[in-house]
Amino acid sequence: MAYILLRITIRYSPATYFTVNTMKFKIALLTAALVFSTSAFAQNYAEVGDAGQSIATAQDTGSGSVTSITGLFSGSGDVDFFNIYISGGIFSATVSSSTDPMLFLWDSAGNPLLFNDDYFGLQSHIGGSFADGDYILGISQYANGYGLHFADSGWSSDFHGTNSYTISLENTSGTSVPEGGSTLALLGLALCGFSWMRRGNK
Ligand SMILES: [Ca+2]
Ligand SMILES: [Ca+2]
Repeated sequence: MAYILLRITIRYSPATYFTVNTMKFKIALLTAALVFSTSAFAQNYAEVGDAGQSIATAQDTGSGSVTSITGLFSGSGDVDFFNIYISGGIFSATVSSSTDPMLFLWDSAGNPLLFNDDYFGLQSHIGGSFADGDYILGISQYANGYGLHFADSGWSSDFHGTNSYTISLENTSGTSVPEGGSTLALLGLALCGFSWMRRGNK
């Protein structure tokens, strides 16, 4: 009944008809934009407290695409481990920081895959092609754990002050919910929005 009354109002008021349909169009566009932004635009994961420095205490990185991680070297010997999911081709991680960082990548069992200290000046960069799956990304300050080594060994108490960092990532997503779950939910909302808009135009 409410729907019929709404349609009557719309039929007898051209200005209202235009306003309602404009609103529907904007909602549909907004929802579609949310879907697009979730899958295509930057999504930062910020370290919560202090990420651990072992396989068991590595920090999960949320859900959906993760295109950067921000964090802090907060005390003596601080090394930060993050659980990430790599998919869809070439992975890379590039760090920008106020210190001399080092980057590591291990498989989910802690076996060494990649290491770099200085790539752009003192800043680090690692990259390569890997099978889809869970990996551990690590960052330390030179020369804490210099070189390739297993994730749960080789750390020292080297410390060069409290320093922040940003790691830019390619083809990486978080690990706490199944890949693409939030994107699919938003895609469903967008389809509902477009369906609603089309119904209103009949
Ligand atoms: Ca930290
Ligand atoms: Ca470095």
